Amino acid sequence: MTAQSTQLPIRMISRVVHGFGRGSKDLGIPTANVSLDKDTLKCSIDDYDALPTGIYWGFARIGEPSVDLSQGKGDAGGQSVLGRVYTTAISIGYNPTYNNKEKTVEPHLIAEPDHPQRHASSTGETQFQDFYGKTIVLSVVGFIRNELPFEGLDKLTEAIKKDINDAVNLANGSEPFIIAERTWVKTASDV
Ligand code: ADP
Ligand code: RBF
Ligand code: MG
Repeated sequence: MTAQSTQLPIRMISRVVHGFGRGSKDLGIPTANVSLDKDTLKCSIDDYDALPTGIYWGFARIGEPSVDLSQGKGDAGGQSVLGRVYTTAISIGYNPTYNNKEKTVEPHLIAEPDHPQRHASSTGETQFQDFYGKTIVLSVVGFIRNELPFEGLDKLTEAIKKDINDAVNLANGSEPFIIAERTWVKTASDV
């Protein structure tokens, strides 16, 4: 099932877990896999099976805002990933190029254009330090496209790079619902 726009935004609070380690290694595009464990995940859609597959854009924050604000100020240049709101390109589904058996929710966090990590990955996308085990606050705001099987990793990487570009352009809008989701991600402690 693909999300109808009436189902959006989908709000989640969970933890970052390990996937297959392919995002960075195969594609040069790391994705923070969201724990879908019932005891860990808080989600505005109750039924896990009802989470709609597809490629989306939205906003994400890693870590608690109170802790992270102080860390953000204290580190070198204030560039820590923690506590800040990032635009994100999100995959929800079965990665049909790989034929996964389990559904995953995987946001790629996109740093601001002038951030030193913005082009640090092997394919020129955002690469932060690892943040496994941290809290993730995620709002899935808009639909980009259906997930597709690609012939070869170059084609998949090329498509995801276009999604990242689309996500940045769409998230730059100033419509009230966009501002509302950005604000929710910044401050939320519950869905
Ligand atoms: P996995 O299969 O374990 O999810 P990935 O290769 O997809 O491995 O890498 C994801 C991990 O990389 C995240 O859990 C996070 O700790 C880290 N990471 C670094 N930069 C980013 C980013 N821009 N977006 C998402 N995760 C990132
Ligand atoms: N995987 C696919 O098999 N087909 C896709 O169309 C697809 N689109 C993606 C779009 C974005 C924005 C992201 C972040 C990931 C996408 N993926 C897709 C998932 C990708 O295969 C997965 O992140 C890696 O295999 C690492 O788990
Ligand atoms: Mg991943």
